[in-house]
Amino acid sequence: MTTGSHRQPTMTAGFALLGAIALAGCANMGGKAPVTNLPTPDAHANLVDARGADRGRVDIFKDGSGLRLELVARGFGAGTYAMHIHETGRCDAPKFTTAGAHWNPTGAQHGRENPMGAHHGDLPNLVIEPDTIGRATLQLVGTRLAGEGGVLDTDGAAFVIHAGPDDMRTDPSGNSGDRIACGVIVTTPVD
Ligand SMILES: [Cu+2]
Repeated sequence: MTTGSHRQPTMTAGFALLGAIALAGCANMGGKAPVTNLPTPDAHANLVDARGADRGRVDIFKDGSGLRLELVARGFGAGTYAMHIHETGRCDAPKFTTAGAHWNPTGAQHGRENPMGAHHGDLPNLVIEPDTIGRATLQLVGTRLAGEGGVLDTDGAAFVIHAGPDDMRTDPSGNSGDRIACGVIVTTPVD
């Protein structure tokens, strides 16, 4: 059921939580460049917390349907955390308010369960089980990285994780609490 028409791209909550860890990097032995067959992401965001500590990474790949985001979140306790794409590519600790509001090019309200929603930047909650790191794969169908309607407009974008869960309906941010990790989304240089 849809109310009104909007161009919110469909987002399949392809939301994978893996107990087993497939290493997304490789050891850099002997000072040589790492050897890897893993594809290079088209963009990425290095997540940091209020103290500037490493809290993981989001790799962003263009694919046939839009964008695929691969998240690894480190140092979070078990729990449920909101995550969003925010509208400005700035992450000034400790509050990360400079990341701005959710990425929302259509002027919608927040939340996929809100009849007036949702923001383009609204994402499923990240659920972290005890004694695991947080991993998620997010498929953003119909979403572009750059250009007309793309994530990376002139002031960029940031990936933000919040202290609490997103209720998926309360405008403007789903009652999700403080911003506890943030990463500016940057295109990955091609060598
Ligand atoms: Cu947010």
